[in-house]
Amino acid sequence: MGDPTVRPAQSIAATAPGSTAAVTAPATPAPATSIIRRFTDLIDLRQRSYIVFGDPGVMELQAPKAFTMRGTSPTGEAWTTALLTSGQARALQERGVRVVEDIEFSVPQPPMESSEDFEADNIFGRDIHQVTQLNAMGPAFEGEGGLFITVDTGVGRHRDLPATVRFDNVYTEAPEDPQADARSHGTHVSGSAVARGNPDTGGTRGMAPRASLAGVQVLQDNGRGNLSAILRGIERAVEFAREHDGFVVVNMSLGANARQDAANDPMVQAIERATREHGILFTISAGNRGPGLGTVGTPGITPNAITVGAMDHRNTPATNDDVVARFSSRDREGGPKPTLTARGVNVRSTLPNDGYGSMSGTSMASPIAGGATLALGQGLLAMYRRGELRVDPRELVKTGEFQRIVAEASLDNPAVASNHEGAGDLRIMAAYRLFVQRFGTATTAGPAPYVPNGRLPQASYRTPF
Ligand SMILES: [Ca+2]
Ligand SMILES: [Ca+2]
Repeated sequence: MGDPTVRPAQSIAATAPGSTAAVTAPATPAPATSIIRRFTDLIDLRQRSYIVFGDPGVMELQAPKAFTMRGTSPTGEAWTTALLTSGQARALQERGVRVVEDIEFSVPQPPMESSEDFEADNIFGRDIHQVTQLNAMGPAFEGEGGLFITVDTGVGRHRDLPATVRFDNVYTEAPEDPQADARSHGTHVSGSAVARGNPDTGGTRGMAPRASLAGVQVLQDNGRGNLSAILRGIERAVEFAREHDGFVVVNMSLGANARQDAANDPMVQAIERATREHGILFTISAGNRGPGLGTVGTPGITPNAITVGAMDHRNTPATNDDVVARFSSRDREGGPKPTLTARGVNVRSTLPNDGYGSMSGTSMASPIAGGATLALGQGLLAMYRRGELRVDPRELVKTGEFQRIVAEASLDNPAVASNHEGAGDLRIMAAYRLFVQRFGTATTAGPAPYVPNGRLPQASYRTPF
């Protein structure tokens, strides 16, 4: 942490922009290069939000800031936000303090709202990913006992959604209404995963319709939030997950341009740690910055998360006309992301206050993969508890094996490179079969015979998923 005789407080005390106190000389003589830099810093006294990790001495240097976010990093270090000039941030870095810019995240832009309700397209929505078959194997395979956590703009009220079992808003101690979502984004995301409406009466049904729902609001009503807010939100999601006894999926349909590689990215580190230590599965939108290469942002670059690109099924059940949506972010050539794709064009789901609407985006694809993997993971957990599986699926999540099997089972289009479509389009029943092949015991029952359109009444297929 540098020379212990130098109190960083004296040299980097943040003050209002324009104040010369911001460049007070350090207690020890500064080398010439440092003086030149400080002179340069006089030109740029604009303050930006940074996250300062560790050093309790630094923690006392709170810049006057309307809103300060604090938390604990994956390595157990305390962190806090502070308003600093770039020179002040560098001065801290030179003392060995970890300082990262508190960059802004948003729902992938633009979240595209469809002008029409693509009812015909949605007829086959569930069967595209085989989730009807999976759900038909029993309540656990519909997510019963599992928990889906939406880290997003909030979760609005909807008759098809369960009330959130836990909710937190990182911007306020006591949210006025914990079931509010002015942006609608988090409500739409939640419905794709866990809506339990009755399709016969116009409701909508998600991939894991018996799962519980929790929410953490990390994006403000304008759809934006800083790194610090999202780090805090991940910490809260981990707390919720640890209080829960079942399989847990955290969905993050948000992103920003990655400023550093995955190994040094604080958000990636937080997600990797939650995965490795607690067996929490993260599904993350790849981003809507395609079709250019190298457009997958953070936290989509997280190695052990399932990063989801958007497939356009072209309003037909046939797969040979499917294309990766133009907007879906691609990795650089040979890069590892996205992990797979899921339905991301014209997805009908829940909107606040009992509304419905179709949207397109990787934000919509991510919770489809998240809800389906929750139903699969919870079903496998029930099998494990009955002695029908040799391993707890959450242990497989910790090592990334669960994520790799789900990817391996996806429908690969050999003509499309993996930096565009990942391993291919989600096939959750195929993933189930791989798990049973590899980890089943002698008492494992085979999958229920497949009945076309599952056990849902035919009429329900007028309702989109
Ligand atoms: Ca198609
Ligand atoms: Ca391919």
